[in-house]
Amino acid sequence: MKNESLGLKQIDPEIYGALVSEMDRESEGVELIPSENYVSTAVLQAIGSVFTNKYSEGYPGKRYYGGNQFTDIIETLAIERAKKLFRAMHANVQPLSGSPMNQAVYFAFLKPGDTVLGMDLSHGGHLTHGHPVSHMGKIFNFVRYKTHPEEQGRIDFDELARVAHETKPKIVLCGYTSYPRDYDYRDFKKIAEEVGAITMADVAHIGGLIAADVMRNPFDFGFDIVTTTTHKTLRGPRGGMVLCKQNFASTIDKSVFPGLQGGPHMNTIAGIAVALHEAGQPAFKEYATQALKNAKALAKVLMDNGAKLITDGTDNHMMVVDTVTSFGLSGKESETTLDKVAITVNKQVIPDDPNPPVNPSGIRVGTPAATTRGMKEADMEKLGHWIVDALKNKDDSSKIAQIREEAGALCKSFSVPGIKESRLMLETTIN
Ligand code: DSN
Repeated sequence: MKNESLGLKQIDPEIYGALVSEMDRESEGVELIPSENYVSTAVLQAIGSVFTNKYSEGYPGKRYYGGNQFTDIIETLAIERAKKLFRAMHANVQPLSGSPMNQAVYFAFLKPGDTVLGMDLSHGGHLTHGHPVSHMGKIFNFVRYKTHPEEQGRIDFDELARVAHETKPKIVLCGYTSYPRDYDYRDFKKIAEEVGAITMADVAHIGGLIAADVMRNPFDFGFDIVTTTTHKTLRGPRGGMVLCKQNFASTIDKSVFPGLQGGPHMNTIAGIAVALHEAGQPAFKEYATQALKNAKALAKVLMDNGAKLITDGTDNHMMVVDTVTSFGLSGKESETTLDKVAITVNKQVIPDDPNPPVNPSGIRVGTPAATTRGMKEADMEKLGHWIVDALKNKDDSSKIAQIREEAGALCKSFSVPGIKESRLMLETTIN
C-alpha cells in the first residue's frame, strides 16, 4: 500500500486545503470566543499520535483488550495529574467531551424523573443543565434557577434555598457557559446539605483558572463532584473529566464506562495528560492570571465606550454584551460584523432573552485564546475600541476595512502555538 506513506497534501488535497486555510484563519484573526483556546505543539503532537489506533476499553490495569501497557501509562499520568491540580480524590479522564461528562454524572446518581437544581441557560447555564431541548431535560426533572439583574448577576440564594426545600433535588448543580461571575460554592453546599443533595460543579469554562488556583476551587468548599472540559481555559484537546470524592469513584467510573461510552480516545487522553502537565507549571499560573487581567481590561474599555455588559463587569475570563441595548444590533449582526474585522466572537442569549438563540440579543467575548498568544492589557484596549467602532459603524465599509487591517497587523505580532510546526509537518513526507 504505497499511498499510505504519502502525506495529506498528496492523498487528500481538499482536506489539506481546508486545514491550511484554518491555520491562516487562526493566525490572521483574533479569537475572542471564551470557550476556545490554542493547544501547545506538545499537545498537538500527542493528539496526532498512534494512540488513536488503540482500543482501551476499561481502566488502567483492567482493560478488555491486550496491548495496553502504554495507554495505561498515559491514562494513569493523566489521572494523577488531574487529581493533584484540582485537589481531587478521584479523576476519570475518559469522557469524550462536556456533554457526556455531565450525562455520566446524572446517570450515575439519578433515576428518570429525579430532580436536579441547575442554572437557566439564558442566565449562563448549559444545555446539559436541563434545557428542554436536551435529552437530559427530557429524562430528568430539572428545576432552573436564575440570576439577579440588579445585583450584577449574583444568585439569589434565599430563593434557591426555598426552591430546594420545595423540590428536594438529588443534585444541586452549579456551573456555567456564559456567566461572568464566580460562584459562592459555600452557599450552594449549605443548601444541598439541608436537603440531602449531592453537590456538583460544572467548571468547564474555568477549569484552567481553577487548576491555576486563580479562581475558587469547589473541592475547597466540600463539593462532591466537579466536571470540566479540557479544551477551554485548561488549554488541552477536546475532552471532559469527572473529578470526585473517593466514595463516588466507582459509581462514576462505571457510569462513564461501560454505562455511557465504549473505547476511550487514547490519543486525546495523551493530549490531556500533556495539557495537565503544562497546567502544573509556573508559566500556566502566569497565563491564567493574565487571562483574568485581560478580561478586566477588555470589560472596562467596552463599558467605558458604551457597551452594556450583563453583570456590569467580570470576575472571570468572559463577558456578555447586550448588543441590542448598546448598539441596536442583534447578536447575529454583531458576530457577522466582527467576523468582517477578523475578530471572532459568538452570538449569545442574555438573561430571559426575548429573542431566539439563532438571533439573540448579545455576544459573548473572552480572553483565553488571545492571552495564550501573549496579548496583554494594552492589546485588550485596542481590541475593545475596535469592537465598539466596528459595531457602531457596521455599514461604513472603509472604517470596517481599516479596523480589519489594524487587527490583522496586531495578529502578526503574536503567533499561534503549533501552527509553524504543523505547517512543517504537513510538508514533510518520508519516502
Ligand atoms: N459550547 C460551549 C461553549 O462555548 O461554552 C459549551 O458547551
